[in-house]
Amino acid sequence: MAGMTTDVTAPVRTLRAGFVGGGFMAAVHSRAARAARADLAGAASSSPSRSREAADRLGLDAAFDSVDALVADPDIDVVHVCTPNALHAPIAKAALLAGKHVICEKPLATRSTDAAELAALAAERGLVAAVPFVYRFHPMAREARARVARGETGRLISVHGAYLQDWLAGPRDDDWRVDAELGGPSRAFADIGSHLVDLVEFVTGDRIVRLNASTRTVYEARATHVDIATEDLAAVVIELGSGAVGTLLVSQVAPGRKNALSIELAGSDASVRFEQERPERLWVGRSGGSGLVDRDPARLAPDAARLAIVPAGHPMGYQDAFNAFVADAYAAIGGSTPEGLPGFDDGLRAVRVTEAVLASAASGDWTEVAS
Ligand code: SOE
Repeated sequence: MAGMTTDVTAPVRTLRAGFVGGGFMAAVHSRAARAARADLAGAASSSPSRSREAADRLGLDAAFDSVDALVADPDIDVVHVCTPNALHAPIAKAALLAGKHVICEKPLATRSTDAAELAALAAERGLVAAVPFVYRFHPMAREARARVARGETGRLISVHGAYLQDWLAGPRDDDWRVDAELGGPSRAFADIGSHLVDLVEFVTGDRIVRLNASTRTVYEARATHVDIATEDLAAVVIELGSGAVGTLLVSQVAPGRKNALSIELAGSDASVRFEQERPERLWVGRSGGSGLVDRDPARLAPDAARLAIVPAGHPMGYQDAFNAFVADAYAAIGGSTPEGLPGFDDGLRAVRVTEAVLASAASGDWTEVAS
C-alpha cells in the first residue's frame, strides 16, 4: 500500500524466549515476542502452579518449576523479566550470568548500585540487555526527536512533562507496588516517572543534571497495606545539561487520568508536544501559527517512518510500540544495531534520577543526578 513501511527490523533467526512473571506485563511481552516470531519457550512464576497457570493463559510451550530452572535451560536465548520490581536485579543478574540476553522491566533495579552492576555485567558479557522504555517506539515520539535533532526547534529552552494515572487514586486502591519491600523505596517515580525521564532525555538528547523534588504520600493506608512510605506523587523542577529548565509532575492519584504521559519542549524556534494517549499526532507550536502533524509515514523522518507499520489513518498504539521495542531488541540479539534501543545503561539513568528525586524530597535541597 502506498505510504506504508514495513521495515521494523526482524530477527535473523528464531529465538527462544522465556518469561518470568505472569501478570499484565508478561502478557504484553509475550504478545510482542510472538509478533517478532520468537518461540515462546515457557513461563516461570512464584510457584509451579502459578507457572502452569501463566503458561496456559499466555499460550507458552512449557511451565518451569522455578525461575532457576528457566534461567538454566540451555534452549532459552532471551529472558523477559516481568516480576515485581525488587526481583528484577537478582533475576536479570542470574540470566546474564547464565549467558542469556535479557529484557528486564523498569525500574531495572531498586538501587542504582545494582543497576550499575547489571549494566556493567551485560557490557562485559556482550549480551543484549534492554529495558522496555517503550514510549520511545511511538512513531510520533521519534518524529519529535528527529525534529529536535535536526535543529527545527532551535535552542532548547524549557521542558514540561507529566505522567498521570488514577488506578491508585482512591484510598482503598491497592497493589504490591505500594510496599517498599516489593516495589522499592520509590513507587510513582520508579514506576512511571522512569518512563518520563527516559522520554525527556531521549527526545531532547539532553540530560537531567540536577533537580529539586517534592513528594507526597496521600494515603498511608490502603485496602491491605498500612504505614505506606512510598510516594503517590512527585513534583520535580529539573535543570538539563544544556542549561534548559523544566518541570515533571508524576502522579498515581490524578482522578480521570489513565496513562497520561506527555512531554512538551519549547525551543527558541518552535515547540513540540507528544501525548502518549493520542500517539497518532505531534503538536508543533510556532509563534506564527501552530498545528498537528499526523502520523503519515510518507512525511516522517526515516526513524519514525520505519516504526509506522500501517498507513496514516489506521491508528497505532501501545502494543505496537511494545512490539517494535521487542522486535528491535531481538534484532540486536541477531547482530543489528537498531536506532534508539533502550539498554541497561538507560535503565540505570532512570534509577539514578529516581534516587535524586527521593534524596531531594528528603532533604529539601537541589540534588545532582549521579552520572
Ligand atoms: C502501571 O503504572 C503501568 O502498567 C506501568 O507499570 C507501566 O510501566 C506503564 O507503561 C503503564 O502503567
